[in-house]
Amino acid sequence: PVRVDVGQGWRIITLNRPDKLNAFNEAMHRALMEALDAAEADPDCRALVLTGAGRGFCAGQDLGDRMQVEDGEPPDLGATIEAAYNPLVRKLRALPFPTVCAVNGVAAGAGANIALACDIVLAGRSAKFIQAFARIGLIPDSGGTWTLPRLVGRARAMALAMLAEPVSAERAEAWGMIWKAVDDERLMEEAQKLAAYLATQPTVGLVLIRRALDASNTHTLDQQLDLERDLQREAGRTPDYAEGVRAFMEKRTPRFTGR
Ligand code: LHQ
Repeated sequence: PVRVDVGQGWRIITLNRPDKLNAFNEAMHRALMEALDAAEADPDCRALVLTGAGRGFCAGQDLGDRMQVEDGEPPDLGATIEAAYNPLVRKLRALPFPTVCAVNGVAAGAGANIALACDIVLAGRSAKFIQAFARIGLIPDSGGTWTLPRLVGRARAMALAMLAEPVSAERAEAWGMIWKAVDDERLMEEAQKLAAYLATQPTVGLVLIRRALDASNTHTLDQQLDLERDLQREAGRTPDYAEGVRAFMEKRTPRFTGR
């Protein structure tokens, strides 16, 4: 249910249940987690692209996979979230390299919020983001209630979540929900180019940037200034920092190693 392509310093992970618009069942969750673990264990992997096979990116939870209420007995959705979705979002935010999401088509429910959990989101012009949860009586999960208001503000987050209206790639870009909308036929090329570029950059520093921005969401300015001091101290001890300054002084392109 997941395909992995390995390039020079980067990987592409493709959700691969196209008949179901890459909706998540247990097997796909397991395969995705394994693919992320493998990328993390590969010291040469310095950037990741997440995308979907076929005409959709991901339709969220597979509603046919033990999701229905039978004989009045509701499934424990909290258990599914605890076992599968929360570990996935936590994993994405803790990967030791930057992540690019290439949203190739509709991203609905958890699919939308998993896309938004990546560091840089590109979307094909035909892609749509739908907080579909309210249509079936649920709430945005996979971090959506945290991510969305921070990206687009409370007014838009609330209406998107309550109305479950689709947001086009271009509107998502205009609202600051994603980085860029690109032509469909150029999406994978652009995503791959971005990953290849990121894979040549100071990986540790990039991941410290993610940590700093994530922490800023709950910090006061004072706390954030302290954190910046600590993370900058850490960044300043990396070989890539030494190389960056050396290359600047020598007026040449730096050769970062990701350490
Ligand atoms: C699907 C799905 C799908 C199964 C399309 N499941 N088959 C986590 C776990 C714990 C608690 C609960 O919550 C969650 C998080 C969640 O993600 S809940 C939200 C789940 N997702 C949704 O509610 C979205 C459901 N899908 C849709 O609304 C539409 O399919 C969208 C708007 C995504 C796309 O519409 P269309 O482009 O018109 O395509 P389609 O509806 O015709 O879908 C194509 C096929 O994919 C179709 O199968 P079929 O056999 O008829 O061709 C769909 O049944 C299937 N599919 N999403 N989530």
